[in-house]
Amino acid sequence: MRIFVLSLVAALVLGTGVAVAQAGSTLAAARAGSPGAAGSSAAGADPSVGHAQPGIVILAQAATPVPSPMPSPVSIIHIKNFAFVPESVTIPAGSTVKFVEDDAVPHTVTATDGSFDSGNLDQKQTWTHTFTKVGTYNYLCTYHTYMKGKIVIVP
Ligand SMILES: [Cu+2]
Repeated sequence: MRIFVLSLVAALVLGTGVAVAQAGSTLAAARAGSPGAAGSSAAGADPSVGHAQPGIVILAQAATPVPSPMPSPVSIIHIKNFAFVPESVTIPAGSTVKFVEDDAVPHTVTATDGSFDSGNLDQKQTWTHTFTKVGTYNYLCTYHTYMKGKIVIVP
C-alpha cells in the first residue's frame, strides 16, 4: 500500500516532471522556432513595410492635392461696371474661379462654347466653377454680350 502510494506520488511527480519537461521542450521548441518565426515575420514584415511605405507615399500624394487646391487656386473675378475684372486670367488646371457679382443689374457668366453657364446672377451673388481641363475658355454675359472675359487653363 505504501509502495503504491509512493509510486503513485512518484508517478505524479514524474508525470508532472514530464509535463514540465514537455512544457519546457515546447517552450524550447517555441523559442527555437521563434527566431525563425521572428525571422520569417520580420521577412514578412519587410514586404508589408514595403507596402506601407508606398501607402504612406500615396497618402502623402493624396494629401498634397487636398490642401493645395484650398490655399492656391481660387481666383476671384468681379463683375463690375459691366465688365469682368480681371478680363483675362491664366491659372493652372484644377483651379476654381469665383465670380462675384458687384453690379446692381444682373449678369451671367456663360462660356461661348457652352461648357459652363452661371445662369442669372444678381447683385452680391457669387458663382464658382472649377476648371479641370487645359484650354482657353472665352465667356460673356448673355444679357450684355459685349461683356467678355477669358480664362486660360494651363497644366
Ligand atoms: Cu451683363
